[in-house]
Amino acid sequence: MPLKSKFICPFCFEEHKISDVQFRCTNRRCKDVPDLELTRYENGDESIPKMGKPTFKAPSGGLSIPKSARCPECNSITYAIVCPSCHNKLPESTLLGRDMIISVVGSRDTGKSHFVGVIINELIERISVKFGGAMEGFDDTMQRYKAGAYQKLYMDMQKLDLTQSSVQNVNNGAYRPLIFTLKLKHKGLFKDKIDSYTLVFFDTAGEDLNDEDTMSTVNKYICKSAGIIFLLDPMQFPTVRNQLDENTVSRASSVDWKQATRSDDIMARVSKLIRNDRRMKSEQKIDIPVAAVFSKFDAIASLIPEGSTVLENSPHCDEGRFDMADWHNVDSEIRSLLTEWGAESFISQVDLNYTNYSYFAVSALGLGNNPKENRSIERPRPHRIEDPLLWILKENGVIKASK
Ligand SMILES: Nc1nc2c(ncn2[C@@H]2O[C@H](COP(=O)(O)OP(=O)(O)OP(=O)(O)O)[C@@H](O)[C@H]2O)c(=O)[nH]1
Ligand SMILES: [Mg+2]
Ligand SMILES: [Zn+2]
Ligand SMILES: [Zn+2]
Repeated sequence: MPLKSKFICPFCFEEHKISDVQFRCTNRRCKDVPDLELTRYENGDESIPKMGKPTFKAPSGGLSIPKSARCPECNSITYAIVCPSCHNKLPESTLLGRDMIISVVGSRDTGKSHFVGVIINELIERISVKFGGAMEGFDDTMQRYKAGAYQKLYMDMQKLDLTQSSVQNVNNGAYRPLIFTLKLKHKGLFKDKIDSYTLVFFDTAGEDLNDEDTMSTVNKYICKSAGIIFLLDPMQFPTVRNQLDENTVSRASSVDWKQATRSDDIMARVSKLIRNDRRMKSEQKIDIPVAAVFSKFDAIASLIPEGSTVLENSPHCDEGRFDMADWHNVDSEIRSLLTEWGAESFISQVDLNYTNYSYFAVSALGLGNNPKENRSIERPRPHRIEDPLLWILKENGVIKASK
């Protein structure tokens, strides 16, 4: 991997030159000082700032940065590198590997938190392994994940609550992204080499995507993402809802569909945000890969024609590469379902705004695992949850595709 000159902070999503990183003293005996950057990042009160060990710029060493630096206060050596704008500790892969921010967006109740909560466990236990790699959490990411979505879904076996707006809830999971390092082995000419990627998941509250002002401050990450996973709840289409019994629909939702924002509106807002950030004209298409994904596939599986590829298990992991024939079938099956369900306006929104997009369908909980009225579920056994992510990784050249 070539040395990078810039990086995106996985906490605050600001872009910086590598040479601008700072160090933080790690000597326990060094005196704490007010940390305004971290206070600001955590939306705290600047008049009663958070305290922390001193941060400082490393003595300049040209383009690359030294591995360690000496604290100007106590003279001890530190290896801890922090972001100059938010003072969060940066993972090594941020400095050496590729930044892969995956945005998961969609209106309220479309299944974003369940998607993220389940795909992380799958990535760690199955997907990364099948692709000859490993994924591990950075800093307190695993603790936060295990105490949050994992505890609820895999230990308590309960469905998750809707996510609260991060405007008021600084400490909720939607505010601090989940940060992982994905390591993949690539066959080199003479020996295998290992590439590392910083994989960042940000589980937005659908509520925060309703308003442009909130979006531009909270959702900077969308503009920097390597791919956007746009979730759609199929039961928000009247034609689908009318073919299912009421009980199935209500168990697969947490709010009444009438309260949900239209997916086309969210798509329009997200696209406008990216264009503003990149100073693009409104007729220019955005080149970030967009996976438009039907969630809660288990609830609508009965409506899918027998013999459809999307009913079969995902083949990519077993093949250890992205299966193009399977992808092509699923994409065209979902496109024709969307047309059948009267979602032409969504299709044209996607087409008008993006150069590279594809359609998928997933279930985070799995076939026959629609939550009970008392919110209980069986252990998640997802259906095709990896497809949209693997496609984004393929589009970014991270994994290979079958010919
Ligand atoms: N049957 C089924 N229901 C699901 C699945 N995923 C989510 N749901 C249902 O959809 C509801 C909303 O899911 P969430 O993941 O909380 O939705 P969200 O997009 O995070 O919503 P906000 O946080 O409000 O933006 C859940 O309470 C479940 O009832 C799934 O894979 N299958
Ligand atoms: Mg949520
Ligand atoms: Zn930062
Ligand atoms: Zn010190």
